[in-house]
Amino acid sequence: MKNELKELAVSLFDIDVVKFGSFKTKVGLETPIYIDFRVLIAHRKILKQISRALWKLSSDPDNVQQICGVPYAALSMADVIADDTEKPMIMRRKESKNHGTKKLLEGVYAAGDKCVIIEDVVTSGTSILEVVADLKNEGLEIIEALVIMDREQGGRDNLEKSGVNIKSLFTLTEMMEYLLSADKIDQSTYDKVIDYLKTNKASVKIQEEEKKNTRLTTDFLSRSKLAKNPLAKKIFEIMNEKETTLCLAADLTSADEIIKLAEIAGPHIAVLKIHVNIIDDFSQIFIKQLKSLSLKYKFLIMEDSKFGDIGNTVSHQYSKGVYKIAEWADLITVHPVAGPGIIDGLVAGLNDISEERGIFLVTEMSSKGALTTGSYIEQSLSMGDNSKLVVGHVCQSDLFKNPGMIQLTPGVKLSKDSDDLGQQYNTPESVVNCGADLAVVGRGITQATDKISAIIKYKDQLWSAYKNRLS
Ligand code: 5BU
Repeated sequence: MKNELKELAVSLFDIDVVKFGSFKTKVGLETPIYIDFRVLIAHRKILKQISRALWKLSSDPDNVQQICGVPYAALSMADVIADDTEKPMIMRRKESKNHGTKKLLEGVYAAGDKCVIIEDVVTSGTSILEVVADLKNEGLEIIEALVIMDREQGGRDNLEKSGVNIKSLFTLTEMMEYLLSADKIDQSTYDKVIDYLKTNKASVKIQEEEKKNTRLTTDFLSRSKLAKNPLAKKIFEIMNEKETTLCLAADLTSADEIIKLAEIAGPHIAVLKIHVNIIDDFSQIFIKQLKSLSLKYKFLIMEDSKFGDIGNTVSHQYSKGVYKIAEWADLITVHPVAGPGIIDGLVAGLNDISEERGIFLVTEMSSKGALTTGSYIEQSLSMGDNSKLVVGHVCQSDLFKNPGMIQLTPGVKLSKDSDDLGQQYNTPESVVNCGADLAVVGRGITQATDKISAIIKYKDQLWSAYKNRLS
């Protein structure tokens, strides 16, 4: 194999796949080596040799059911492999089509199919991880990623940390050694590239450290001291003391049923969330009962109204009307869609309230096709940074770092699932790993036949995932 690889390295050099000089990378950094496997489409013999050598790395070729090529350069290699092995090929688009089926994956496949990813170069590993996420979303099982060149810039580690096995034909250092020993490059070119690799590795390490979100590895008690909003502080204290991150979505339409559920769930939850306008028999008596349970069992009450109007209107919606939400809801949810004026309106709605209050901004929704993307998310995060009333964000991933703020994540069930109306579920462990501090569970509990067992199961799984996340 070594001789074959050396010959291949020389062929790649001869057809200008590997070039030396001074080049600028996509992000504007200087690099002494440039690798472009796209030229291989013009060199069929070498394309076949490379593809076949790559396939020899496969650890379980007979059990592979799908060959997935990553556009563009690796598509032709995946094609050769699929042709040779007569296995079907799938392709993950760079962008989803904005017409027709909006599919990201092209090909014929079924959930459970075992798949190998073919890629030309791995640098940080993010492109492969994106492909892995999309394949997994469709239920495919990833055996491994086969890669021609590992640039030794953190990609292998990142993939392995995410549970993706990777095999490469060459590392950049190996390629340099082959070319040096074949007299294709001189010692000074070799040294330049090796030096470049060393400094690059160091800067990748620094960038990785900077990217780490320490919010996820700091415990609730320490974070309670960093919270600007007194209610955020209280949520941290409750979670720490009761050892629970469970926010129960008591989405029931009878006041009595909610009270019954709160009575059994009370000792195990940090927050009880309701939608007041779905209750058939709402009354101030119900609020009194709920308040007394919240004091008895030490949980907070959240009204999930998702306020979303101009400041003047929300100030009335918050404090007036039948519900007088500001008088009893410790926490509410708010769509930032109207801009910062909505928060000013809510603050105005609290004029006659002396107790502490907090709001969660709905920065990202759990439902399929939600419009909460891109700059909407960015602007919502910045609205949160600028208001003391905001205790945190409702979102699906660790979008922010401020350890004094709380991530509330809905869409949680014991198995990854969805309902018929767009709701998408993830497991307790996966939402916690995606940054959830408080996790919202509704039907996973309200529709369970044995509710108390379900409550304890969610509470325990969430808590142990939080403990694991700390370490
Ligand atoms: P479920 O039964 O676990 O699907 O209930 C989830 C609850 O969280 C329900 O009350 C929703 O209104 C709420 N929710 C959500 O599911 N997704 C979101 O993005 C937001 C709130 Br915001």
